[in-house]
Amino acid sequence: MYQTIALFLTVFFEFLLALAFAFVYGESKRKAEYAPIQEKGYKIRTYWFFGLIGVMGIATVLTLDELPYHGSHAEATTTAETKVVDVVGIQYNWEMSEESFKVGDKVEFVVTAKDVTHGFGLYTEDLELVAQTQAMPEYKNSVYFTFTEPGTYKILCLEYCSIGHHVMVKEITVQP
Ligand SMILES: [Cu+2]
Repeated sequence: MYQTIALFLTVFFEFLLALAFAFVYGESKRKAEYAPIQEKGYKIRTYWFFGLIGVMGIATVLTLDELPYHGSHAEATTTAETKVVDVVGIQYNWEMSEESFKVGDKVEFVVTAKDVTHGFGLYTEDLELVAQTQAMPEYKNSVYFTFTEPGTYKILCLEYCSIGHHVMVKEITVQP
């Protein structure tokens, strides 16, 4: 879903940008005194500057509260109920010690790679990225995730790892 929104927003803003270019090109043929235009431009620039500071200030205040992001610290402890799943990235597949889960499962993915560096990215059915870590040869990185929704999740490679990178997809199922 996010991909579709991003696509439409990109096209929309590209269209706006094209309009701006067309406007500038059209205006470039017109002759006028420079001083009043400059004064007007400076005024717009000032409004724009304080407007941006206002918007960014509000956005900062509203979002700063969420740090540190949801559960990233609270979940980083292994308890008796944590399922440990070994994940190995290899051109072009994900080898996993376990591939199906149940809602409520708290999983520690212990991620490594056999050949080159890969990126472990866990996505929901709507392709929303919910967990990720680097998959590196000779290193083990742990990432924790608790499944709260059933469905078919996908693991995609997030690090370009040569020609077959895009087929490096694994589906895992989460039962209700
Ligand atoms: Cu890869």
